[in-house]
Amino acid sequence: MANVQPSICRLCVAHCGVLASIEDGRVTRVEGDPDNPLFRGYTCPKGRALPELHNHPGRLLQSRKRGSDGQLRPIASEQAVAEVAQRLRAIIDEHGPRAVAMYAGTNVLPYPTSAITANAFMRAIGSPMFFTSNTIDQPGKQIAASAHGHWLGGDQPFEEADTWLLVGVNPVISKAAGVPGQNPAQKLKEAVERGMQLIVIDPRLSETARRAALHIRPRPGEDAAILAGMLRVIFTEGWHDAEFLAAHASGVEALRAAVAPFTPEHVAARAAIPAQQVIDAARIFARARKGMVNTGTGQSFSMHNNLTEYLALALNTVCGRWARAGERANRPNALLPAWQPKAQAFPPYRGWGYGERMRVRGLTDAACGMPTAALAEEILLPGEGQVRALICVGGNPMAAWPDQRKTERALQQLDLLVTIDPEYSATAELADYIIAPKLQFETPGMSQGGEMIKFFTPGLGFPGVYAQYSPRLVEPPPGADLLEEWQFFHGLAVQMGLALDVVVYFGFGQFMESPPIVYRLDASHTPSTEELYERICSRGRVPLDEVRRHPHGKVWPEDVRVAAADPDCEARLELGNTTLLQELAEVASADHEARHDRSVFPYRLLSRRHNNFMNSLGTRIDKLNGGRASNPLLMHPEDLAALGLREGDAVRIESAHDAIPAVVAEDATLLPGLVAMTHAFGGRPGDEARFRELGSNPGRLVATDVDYDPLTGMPRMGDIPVRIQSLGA
Ligand SMILES: Nc1nc2c(c(=O)[nH]1)N[C@H]1C(S)=C(S)[C@@H](COP(=O)(O)OP(=O)(O)OC[C@H]3O[C@@H](n4cnc5c(=O)[nH]c(N)nc54)[C@H](O)[C@@H]3O)O[C@H]1N2
Ligand SMILES: Nc1nc2c(c(=O)[nH]1)N[C@H]1C(S)=C(S)[C@@H](COP(=O)(O)OP(=O)(O)OC[C@H]3O[C@@H](n4cnc5c(=O)[nH]c(N)nc54)[C@H](O)[C@@H]3O)O[C@H]1N2
Ligand code: SF4
Ligand SMILES: [Mo]
Repeated sequence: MANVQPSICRLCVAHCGVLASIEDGRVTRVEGDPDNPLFRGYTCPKGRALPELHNHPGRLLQSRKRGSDGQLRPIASEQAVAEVAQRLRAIIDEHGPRAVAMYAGTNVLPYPTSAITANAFMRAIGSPMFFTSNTIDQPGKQIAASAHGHWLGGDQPFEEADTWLLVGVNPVISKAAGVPGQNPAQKLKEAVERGMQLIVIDPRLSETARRAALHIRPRPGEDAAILAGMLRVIFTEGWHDAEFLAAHASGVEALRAAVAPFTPEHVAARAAIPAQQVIDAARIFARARKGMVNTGTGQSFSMHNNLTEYLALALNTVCGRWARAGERANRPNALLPAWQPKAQAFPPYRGWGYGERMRVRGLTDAACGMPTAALAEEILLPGEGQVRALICVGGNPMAAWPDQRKTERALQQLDLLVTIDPEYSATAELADYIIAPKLQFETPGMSQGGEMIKFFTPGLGFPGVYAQYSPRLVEPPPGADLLEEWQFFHGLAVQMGLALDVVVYFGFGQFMESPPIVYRLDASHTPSTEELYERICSRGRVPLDEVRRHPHGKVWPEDVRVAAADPDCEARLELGNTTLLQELAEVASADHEARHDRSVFPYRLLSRRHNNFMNSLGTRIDKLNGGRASNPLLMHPEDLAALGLREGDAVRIESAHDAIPAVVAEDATLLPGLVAMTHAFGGRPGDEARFRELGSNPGRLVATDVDYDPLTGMPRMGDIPVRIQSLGA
């Protein structure tokens, strides 16, 4: 008989409440938990494949070390920690701390102590070279927030909204911002049934766009122009919230002037959409009572991410779409420190061009973090300060970084590459040490991370005072020698004679809801993970002990209201940031027809997410990939026919930068001329012949140093001009 325990799937920001069946000390089944008050039985295929992820025959149960013959062999975890510490010490002694870089990817999310301990380790050795996947995702979110400021009352609830605008985001699949992540398909259906007018800007008829009252299908890369066009209509028609703007915003006239060139006709010509759609979108959005704008990776990969994010915040502000005094706070904290939302602005702050400088392309640290897309170049550039060691935690540069060939050259050139990964990922295959970690159900879990994600952008996090805690459900498999991520960094610090000052921030950029929690980890004490969670949650609104009493999760009835502004508050949201409005002027005058020219590269390649994979996670699990790790190039039936292609045929996709082979499949949700692919598949350069078995890596087609954002280093990872050539059946 299976022992069924409530727990949490921590694979994505949704953090669904699940039921895990345990037999003979192994998790054998995961399904939705009908008794979870927020998720009510909802899960997705990734969560249901957690048993396969835990029990996968390819899972590493011991760490690995590369021998002098190039072979990776098991090594005791304690020995691996000691050796890595010794090698880091030698590199730092010879080249200084900047020679050591860290990359934290998406799989730090399931482990609340992972990224913060990794970051503390970097501060302890004195290296500023801490990178995350954020700067190859939507770094414009923090850039725009720094320029605009934050609204301390928080966002508006989706449940009460009569409109919503989604730009290049597909939350039904991705659980990303906008539609609440607790069964987004259902939440969206209910909203539309009660009359919500959903507006979606997406060239593809996405799973989310199917529900739209207005679906705008532009040429990719014109999102900033469309939002500017909407703002122009709103100002011209007088649909803006003049009262809110007078009380809480500055720069209104500068914004009004900056959007003036974006007439509906101008936007229509650039984006290849009917001019009337710009007017309709503005009317639906601005004439509604409540509803916000959320954006995703579609717009950020197509360039002008900072600007598009800024205009999205501007639309919210111009229409007064922030929670007001007396209203129910939409995302009151539970495991985060109790915090009083207030109907006032937190002013803009410096968001870019400060801190550590890269030696390449003049890029610097910023509110979004260091520019990950420039790290490979930094590793390859000889000279003072060159990066010689890289530690990866929960990330997979070889699958996810743009320009895979350059990434491979960089990783191969390192003196030391360490990755903490449960499998032989494409990155692990190049590593000197692979540290084998525990997986979710072998560690305690809690919902604080799912709550914390609200700092990343409006439209994420839990609606309501919700929290859940899960104890460890199983021991690691017999004979395993595994470390939790924080244990690895603590071990390194002890070996190197360092103390770690772990800092938990409650905000992003310079905006903090409350002072950070700081705790010291050193040789004097080896805590348990449970003890660390106590510290991280020590100022929580709901005590962790109380959360533990509700193993299926609980929504506390507390009614947190938005307070009135402080009487002496003079802070304002800024709509006239000169850098970003200058970028808008450049967009207005740029030769947009050149951008959309199809004479050399007739197709544009978009990225899109698949419900069964979380970036590279799951791509090798049979239950999720149907027995073959393939990510076909999706094409419109007309385009297939024009090239004489049939589903399953092979093609060569060529960009100005590189080329990859792929299998084609039909997808009528695309517009002709647009092709799409899910990322993070494929082997390494040289594995091309095995594309039918391994899939293809679209990141190979991306150049990091041609079209990129000068503030964040974010390259053009979508709307990639490509040629497609048949390779036959
Ligand atoms: N072409 C293209 N490139 C992209 C994107 C795209 O859409 N198209 N998307 C971009 C975006 S938005 C992002 S966020 C990045 C993602 O970039 P990354 O975060 O670097 O990539 P992932 O594939 O998510 O890497 C996750 C790694 O964690 C490992 N892992 C799995 N479980 C665990 C665990 O429990 N513990 C630890 N320590 N490791 C674990 C996996 O095996 C895998 O190697 O990629 C970016 N790159
Ligand atoms: N199932 C699943 N969920 C995930 C992930 C996953 O890999 N799988 N990854 C997680 C991560 S790391 C992230 S960052 C989020 C991302 O979540 P999302 O941003 O929602 O990513 P996608 O689902 O790829 O949706 C992007 C949409 O943008 C559209 N698009 C492409 N180009 C353009 C353009 O120029 N303009 C506009 N307006 N639209 C465009 C695409 O057609 C697509 O429908 O998802 C997270 N959740
Ligand atoms: S939606 Fe996210 S948290 Fe929920 S089951 Fe799927 S992967 Fe797990
Ligand atoms: Mo991402």
